[in-house]
Amino acid sequence: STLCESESNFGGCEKGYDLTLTDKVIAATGPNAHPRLAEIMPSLVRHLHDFAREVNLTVDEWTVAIDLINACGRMSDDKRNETQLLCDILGLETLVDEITAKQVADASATGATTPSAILGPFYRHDAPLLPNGSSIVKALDPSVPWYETAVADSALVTGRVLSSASPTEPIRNAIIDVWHSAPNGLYEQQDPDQPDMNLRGRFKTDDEGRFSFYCLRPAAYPIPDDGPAGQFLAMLDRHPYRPGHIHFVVSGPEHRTLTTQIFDDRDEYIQKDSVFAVKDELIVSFVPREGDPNAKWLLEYDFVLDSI
Ligand code: MBD
Ligand code: FE
Repeated sequence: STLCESESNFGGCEKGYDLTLTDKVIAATGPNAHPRLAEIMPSLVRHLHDFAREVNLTVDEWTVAIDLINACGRMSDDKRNETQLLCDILGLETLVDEITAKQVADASATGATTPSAILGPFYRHDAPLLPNGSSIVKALDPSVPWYETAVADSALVTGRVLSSASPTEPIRNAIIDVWHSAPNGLYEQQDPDQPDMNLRGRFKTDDEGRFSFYCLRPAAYPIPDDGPAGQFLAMLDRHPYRPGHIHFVVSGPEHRTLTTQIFDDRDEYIQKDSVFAVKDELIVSFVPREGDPNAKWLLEYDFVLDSI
């Protein structure tokens, strides 16, 4: 056995105490370790070890978990992030979003901002910059199988980007980066039948902080079940659905970039999101739009960014 040699009290270790495996792993971190790692690793190691002991984790079970994580990594590339998806179904991306949002709110000297929500695995950095009033629905012609739905759900989304420092003050030249899935439940990069960058775009606010674009009312959508994260969900006897949602990354000069989603209040999955991202303040109501051949629905929504 290894006895603790110092008076220091890492992981419950006291001088003369017989070090457990957990203590030894914690104590192995050297004095020149990365400071944040030195701070957090004792907790991570303790929780990991306690978990394994608590459930009597066997080598075979641990091997299955390693295979799952490896399979997620192998499937991930710049168009799909399966490891992130695995975290999402465990609520981890929502948890770190909550923790980060709380830190930001505590540090902010200004008023309320639009709540954040998770980025998710389908963001693409290079969506086309489009003029306000244009459509992110590409190639909407009667040959697409979901044409009828797309017409019935055609929507105009418009609003302003405002500053928390002075919510009456518009932010000009803010960028709204938007993306959502098609009525067949697939993001463009998951679906060979959709044109590149379908249902994605970036819009820049005008002098009044306004943006506008045409899109579709979002439909409930199953997170992909063709990979290890989906298989894991099935093993848990969990449904894979997310309520219809539209993703946004909103950025503006001298403001903190906001990653968020809005959720359509018509959706039956709004209270049972498979990745736990819904917040009440982000639930929206589309209203019928009259006299616009391009949109049956209207959503007016303002984003308030934290001034920094
Ligand atoms: C999605 O479309 C999504 O937005 C998130 C957060 C996770 C999985 C699929
Ligand atoms: Fe999504």
